[in-house]
Amino acid sequence: MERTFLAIKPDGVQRGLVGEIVRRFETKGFTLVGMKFMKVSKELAESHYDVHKERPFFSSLVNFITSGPIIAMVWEGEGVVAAARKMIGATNPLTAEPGTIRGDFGVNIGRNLIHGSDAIETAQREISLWFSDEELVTWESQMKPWLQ
Ligand code: FUP
Repeated sequence: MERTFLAIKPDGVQRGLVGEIVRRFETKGFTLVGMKFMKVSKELAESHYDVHKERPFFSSLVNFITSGPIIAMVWEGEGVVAAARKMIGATNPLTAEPGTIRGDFGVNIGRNLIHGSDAIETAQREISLWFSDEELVTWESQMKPWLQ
């Protein structure tokens, strides 16, 4: 089953948007398979944003993502990578469509609340960068007794 890596950035945590953001993915019908509330090391931040290391905003991006605790998550479901990107909205919250997370809650490109993997291969890389296998749940149908 397809999986994606999502992270609620320090601004999303500090603005009290964790519940709202998690709710959107839950009620959409995706399945949570991993979640942790954590401080991000400089090494992890640099590795996560490696693709941007030559960009002028790289150091401010790393400073921002390490500036406070974040929520790292893995979500599962058919088409979850592209669907989560759609639910998150455009990189710049000012141009992100209303109805998306960034469109509804953000104004600043550097403070855009949430990260989501941009492709299936990126998701695989990011999931293994942020989570060990033991931290992820493999759901079996008999593991949801409260739904039966
Ligand atoms: P996204 O995939 O929408 O999260 O955006 P990118 O991977 O292109 O960029 C990663 C992060 O870099 C963004 F979340 C915000 C930051 N960024 C800037 O600060 N300035 C820019 O011009 C582009 C991105």
